[in-house]
Amino acid sequence: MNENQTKPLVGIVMGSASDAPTMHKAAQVLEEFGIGYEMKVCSAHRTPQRAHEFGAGAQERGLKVIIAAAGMAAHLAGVMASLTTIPILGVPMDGKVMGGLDALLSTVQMPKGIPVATFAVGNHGAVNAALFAVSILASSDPQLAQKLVDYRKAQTAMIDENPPAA
Ligand code: RP5
Repeated sequence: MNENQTKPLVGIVMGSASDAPTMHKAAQVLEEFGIGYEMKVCSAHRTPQRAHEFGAGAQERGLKVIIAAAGMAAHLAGVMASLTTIPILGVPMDGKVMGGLDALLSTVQMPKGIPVATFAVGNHGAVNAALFAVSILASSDPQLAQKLVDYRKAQTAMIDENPPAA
């Protein structure tokens, strides 16, 4: 969180500092919408105590949604979901193995009872998870809902119907 931010409503956690370049894409989206966030490196395996504290205390700190990013045997989103009932948005990280398919399956294949909403691998997933977090928050914030409509309109306006010349 930087000094200009409002109270954090979204948590962004990632399994390693190596995930940060991807997860900054999610942070940029939240900044664009003026949504405060917390961002931490918090591994399910290497720093389990930190992960536990982050997830277990999330609701009390005022977070409404957590974006959890991890690669390889990606357990972080599932661990977060086990610790809180606020929505968990899982972003599988692109890896050297199978282009991130390992992390995608690890994140998406949650057994029934503890859900994780899972997004695309890598940058696309990071951006969409942040936009989904905006959607969740917008359901109880009409001004934010309008910003989301404006964002979609601006995105549409940027897409030229003519493909570039060969
Ligand atoms: C996961 O292992 C992390 O989320 C990261 O994507 C992956 C590799 O971690 P590093 O070896 O780059 O720290 O836990």
